[in-house]
Amino acid sequence: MNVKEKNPSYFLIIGLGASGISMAKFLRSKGETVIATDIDNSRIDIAKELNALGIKTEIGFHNQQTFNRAGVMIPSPGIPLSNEFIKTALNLGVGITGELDIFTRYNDLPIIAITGTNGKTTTTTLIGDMLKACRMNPFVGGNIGTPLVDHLMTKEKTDVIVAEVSSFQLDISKKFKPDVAVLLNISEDHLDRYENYKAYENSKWSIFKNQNSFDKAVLNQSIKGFDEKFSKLPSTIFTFSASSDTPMKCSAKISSKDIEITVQDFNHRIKTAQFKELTGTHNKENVAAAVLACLALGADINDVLKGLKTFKNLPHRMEFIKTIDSISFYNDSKATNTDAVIRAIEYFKNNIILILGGRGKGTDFSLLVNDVTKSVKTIIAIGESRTHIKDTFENICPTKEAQTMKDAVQTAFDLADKDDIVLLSPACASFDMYDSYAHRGNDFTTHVNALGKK
Ligand code: UMA
Repeated sequence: MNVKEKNPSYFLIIGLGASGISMAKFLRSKGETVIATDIDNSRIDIAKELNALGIKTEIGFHNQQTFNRAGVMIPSPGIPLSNEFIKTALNLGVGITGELDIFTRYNDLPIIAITGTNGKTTTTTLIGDMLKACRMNPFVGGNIGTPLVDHLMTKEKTDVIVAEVSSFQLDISKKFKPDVAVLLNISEDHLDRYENYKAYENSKWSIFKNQNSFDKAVLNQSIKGFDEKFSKLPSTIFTFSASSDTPMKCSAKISSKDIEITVQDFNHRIKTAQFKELTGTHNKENVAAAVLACLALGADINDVLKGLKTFKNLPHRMEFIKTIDSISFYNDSKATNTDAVIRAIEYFKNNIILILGGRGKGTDFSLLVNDVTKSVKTIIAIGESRTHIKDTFENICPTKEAQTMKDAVQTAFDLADKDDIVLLSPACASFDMYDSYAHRGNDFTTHVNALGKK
């Protein structure tokens, strides 16, 4: 939608988290009339800051009339479109848009956009590091934490945008058109937000929907439905795969020892032993996708690999914390869906004491049954989903409930034997107990560091 064409009376920013605050400030800086609303009373301080910029705010409540009279609503990505205020206004013909389309309207730099259920942040960060090693100056933002419109408000000289993009952001985008779009993988997640899994899959594939033959699509060939979907894309296709042959002209074939990159007539083998920080097959996929995305943008492979060599694993992703009495503790708090937990279990293979739980997202925990049966000694269930977890697993694996992270860590330590792995890999969102997955991971780490010897 062309927001100017609608000549909105005002933009209504819904939600004043990171995304809404930036959007309100940006649109106001463009001279637009902006109203911002958040149901949370604690947003009052940020509201005062926005008021000083000439933005009217409604804090601690939502007012249906304010929604109905808006020209265009801009909901924060965390707010579902099934929200009653939004639904009612949509039915009255009020427009809706999001960060991706507003950004598209003002941005004139090339964009590499990355989506997928898992690995988005690692791949986005890797691409940023690789492009820096190519002496480029990327802006790295989006779902990773720094809203894209922040870039439009800085004076920093940038030559490329590297955008982590979520399905929530894609859902309300009509115009977003990345020059290079990366789809890493799709597995069950956010089923509390989508009608069904198909709707979630479609949301992820929509990252390619505005691409044309000048654009590049970097795709995991192992994604279910790949053959049917990719043949319809107009873009130049770059594929990577750890499980099937990649007959494409531009591809990355992943084996246990190396990643073989082929781009037209050019061929290069990357020895995986050189990136010790990035463990497991899923990280090799992330590396393959990042390398292909940079090559698709025209980068030189030798420079790209310099960026890879200096990459450090990000916190909260299979992050080693410490070993006490030969028991090793790992923080994988970023594993907020079952597929991410399966990857972690498969990496450690056995002797795992698994801390699982938090706020479910329509999560089907039975997807973990095979891996738990093979590799997990005990499950410690935490958070809102702990009863659901106990019901799912108690007949196949000893399952204990813990009220707090402190209890969970202590119980895991008490039960662990020499050479066991205590793994926080929750398969759930953190918001029942914490502000974010990082807050949860930090709490786990604090309690691990507070443990004495047995
Ligand atoms: N709110 C309302 N009304 C409601 C519900 C919520 O006003 O009915 C308010 C809340 O009180 C709160 C605000 O909305 O103040 C929260 O909005 P938000 O959840 O969109 O949070 P932001 O801080 O704006 O963060 C969002 C992304 N969050 C989500 O998609 C859930 C962040 O991704 C992103 O980094 C940030 O914008 C900047 O772009 C986080 C995430 O969890 C990391 N993403 C999901 C994921 O990766 O799986 C998709």
